[in-house]
Amino acid sequence: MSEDSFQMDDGWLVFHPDPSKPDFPVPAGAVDAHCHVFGPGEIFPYAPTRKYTPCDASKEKLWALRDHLGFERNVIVQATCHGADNRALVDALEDSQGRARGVATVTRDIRDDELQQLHTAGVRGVRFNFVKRLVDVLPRDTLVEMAERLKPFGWHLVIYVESQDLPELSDFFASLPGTIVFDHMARPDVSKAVEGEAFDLFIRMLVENQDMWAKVSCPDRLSVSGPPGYEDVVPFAKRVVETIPDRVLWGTDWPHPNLKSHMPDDGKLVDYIPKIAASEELQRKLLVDNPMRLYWPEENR
Ligand code: 0GY
Repeated sequence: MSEDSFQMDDGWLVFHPDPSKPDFPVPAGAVDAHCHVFGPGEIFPYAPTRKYTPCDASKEKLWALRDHLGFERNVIVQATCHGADNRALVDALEDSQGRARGVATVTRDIRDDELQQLHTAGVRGVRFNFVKRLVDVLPRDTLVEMAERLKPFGWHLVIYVESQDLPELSDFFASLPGTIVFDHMARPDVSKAVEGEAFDLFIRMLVENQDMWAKVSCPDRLSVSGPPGYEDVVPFAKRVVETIPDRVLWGTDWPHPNLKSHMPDDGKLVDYIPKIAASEELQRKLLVDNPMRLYWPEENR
């Protein structure tokens, strides 16, 4: 990939201009199941309520990264910087020739015909952000209401929450109908024990609730030891992959919004996959079978 118009904004890092080619060859049909498109801001303005301004990250650059890393498909996730304005997401889905599906953010005043339009564009889930630094109001009531309304569409819920908030929210999440996907393993504190009380709670939730899934993504956000290996995150992700191999997803998180510490090399992130999914079978489930079942069920794997 070559660098052209990367623009820096206030202190947040822009995505890696020239990610390495991964050593790990992802299996045929692999899906990058957590990534974003942002802007361009002049066409798809960022939300006034946003807590950070990302760099513009176009669909064209996402497709180029997909091809460079060896993936075939993307799941594009709406981030808080675009609020509930899903136009950039829909624009990318419509451009993808069926190779991308989406997770939107909606407010409770959305009409059913608007949900249907999102479905036609390729949206298959709605994201609810419980990370307090990213939202002004926790979307608890909206989540309850929307979980019912989304049932006829067959969509799932995606929840972004931090591990310290799980003890008070876990029963609430367990009471919701349908499939729930937790972003980034609900952000464990990886300085704590992988077999410790906090992570045990998350694992227990996943085991007891067969409709709960987890993304084993974003070691770069969770690591204290840092790149390139993100070694301290490996045991956490490995434990999730080995406990619920049929309900895990992986994604690059490109363009890695809202990061100030370092910008990951996406090629190196792909090389992290075999450390957390050691066998070919686990890798195929994580990268192909599971995301295909959730996002392209009509292809019937
Ligand atoms: C991510 C992580 C972050 C941001 C968002 O919606 C968002 O703004 O998800 C974060 O700041 O941890 O998955 O992109």
